[in-house]
Amino acid sequence: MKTTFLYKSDPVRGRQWADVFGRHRPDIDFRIWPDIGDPVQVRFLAAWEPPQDIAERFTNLKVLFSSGAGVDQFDFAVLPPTLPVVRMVEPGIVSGMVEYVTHAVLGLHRDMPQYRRQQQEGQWKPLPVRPASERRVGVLGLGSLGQAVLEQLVSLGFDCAGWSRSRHDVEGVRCHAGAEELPVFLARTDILVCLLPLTDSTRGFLDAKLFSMLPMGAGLVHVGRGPHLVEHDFLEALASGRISDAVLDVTDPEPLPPTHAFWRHPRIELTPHIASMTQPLSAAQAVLDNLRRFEAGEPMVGRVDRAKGY
Ligand code: NDP
Ligand code: OXD
Repeated sequence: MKTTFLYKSDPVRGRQWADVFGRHRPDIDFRIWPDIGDPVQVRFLAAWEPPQDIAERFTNLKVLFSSGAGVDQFDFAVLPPTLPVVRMVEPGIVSGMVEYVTHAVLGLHRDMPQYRRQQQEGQWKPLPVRPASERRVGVLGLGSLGQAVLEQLVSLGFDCAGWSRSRHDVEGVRCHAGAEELPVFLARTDILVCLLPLTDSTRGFLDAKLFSMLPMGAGLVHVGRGPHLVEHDFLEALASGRISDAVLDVTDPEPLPPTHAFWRHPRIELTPHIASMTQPLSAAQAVLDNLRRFEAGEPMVGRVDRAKGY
């Protein structure tokens, strides 16, 4: 009897996963939701949103893979408590995020939002050009994405810092850790990038208190999750000039309703959660590598610490 690997996410990308599995693991019965086959044989599930009855339906499930980098969309309460959960760590997501954040930081650094406003008013008005080395960029979250983004920003000459829960050592980056080092990190940040996961401790993290610790006129690039941002506090920070301009890729809710204030705000640039996307071919390879690790009893890359929520 073959082991079933069930895929429950975008079916077009699923067919690309199926090709990769077919080539490398013909011993596995790869299926795309809703074609689940015999649920008893489903040992591995890759999903963006798993079914609510996952525990009752797939009684032999060994590993749950997220088809994305985040796992905040999972309802941990309905998952069997000892089921290993693995988030997506694959080169395609990383390079997409590096491109997006680099573009956004460069845009803010070179005053592109201000030039767009001037263009609308027919104003030809050069602003001083600051070298990258004089622009202090700070990244919240030093995980697989935060570190890759910083590597690129360091190579462009920006003065970079990062902040995380535990201490990290990243070449060319001033690394800060924990609540007590957050004020120092924020005080030296001209452009703040949020790459935190959404958990109970980071929900509402981008609030008035945090904004008040940034220098006046700071820029914001938000690519984490919509509920990190306290909308009212953010709009106040824009109105007061504490935040000069913001690039938002994530909102709460998604999609953003057509009447929402963010759409037409002159200091907000909005994209529909496209900063980065799982690339099917490299994602399937990454999952195959984790399957091999699982079968060999080795630690899987991206294993979620369920107590921390990421
Ligand atoms: P990781 O799990 O690799 O890294 C998370 C980082 O955040 C770690 O450095 C961690 O600290 C830090 N962190 C978590 N909680 C806290 C906290 N309470 N205080 C301080 N630091 C904290 O995640 P990734 O880098 O892979 O992804 C980050 C997030 O990016 C995803 O969860 C998702 O929300 C978002 N994302 C957005 C996409 C988009 O298209 N907009 C696409 C992909 C991801 P420590 O290192 O100490 O554990
Ligand atoms: C992800 C995302 O988590 O797309 O992969 O946001």
